[in-house]
Amino acid sequence: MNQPSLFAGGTEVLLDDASGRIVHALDVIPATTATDWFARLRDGVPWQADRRLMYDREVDVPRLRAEYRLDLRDTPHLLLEAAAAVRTVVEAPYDSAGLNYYRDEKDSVAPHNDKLGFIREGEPIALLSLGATRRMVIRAKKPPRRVLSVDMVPGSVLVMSYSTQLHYDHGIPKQAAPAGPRISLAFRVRGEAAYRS
Ligand SMILES: O=C(O)CCC(=O)C(=O)O
Repeated sequence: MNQPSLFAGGTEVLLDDASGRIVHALDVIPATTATDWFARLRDGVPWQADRRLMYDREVDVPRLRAEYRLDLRDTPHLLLEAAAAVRTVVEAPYDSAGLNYYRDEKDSVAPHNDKLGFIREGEPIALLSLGATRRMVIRAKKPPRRVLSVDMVPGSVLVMSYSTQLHYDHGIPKQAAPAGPRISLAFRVRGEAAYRS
């Protein structure tokens, strides 16, 4: 694994080259806030258990999900506060928050890139982590398939530039070691692509 690690003010630059930029900022919100937001989201969000087709079978998506727009009158205030915190790391007109709830070590998200048709071109994706730490694996799509791994600690924000979605997949694998619950908030700029079906 070849992982550059440039720390500056609690921000680690994991990647910064022609393929894009990925930064991991620690302690973006205080630990007490991370704990409080985790509990409020866990208990307050109408979590959805989705199913998806895998080959010819329907299977459970191995995590719970919820999706919010940030531009509505009834957008939960906590999400607006969280978006403001994320904007201190990378400024962007985030207008959507996708929430993921990993109940334990068996929950995961398979390697994927964000669907670029649903993100405004050039805008980043920012992931705020709450709850238990889980490891994200970011793998280049093309040989030599460089691999980056990031411990997504609570209160941290991982920002991936738009172009990284063309060159890398990211995922949170299941793990053997027990893990407590984790919630991630994925902030995106959908713009005119918002909720196009
Ligand atoms: O939980 C995470 O940090 C990753 C979530 C993710 O990859 C996604 O929402 O597309």
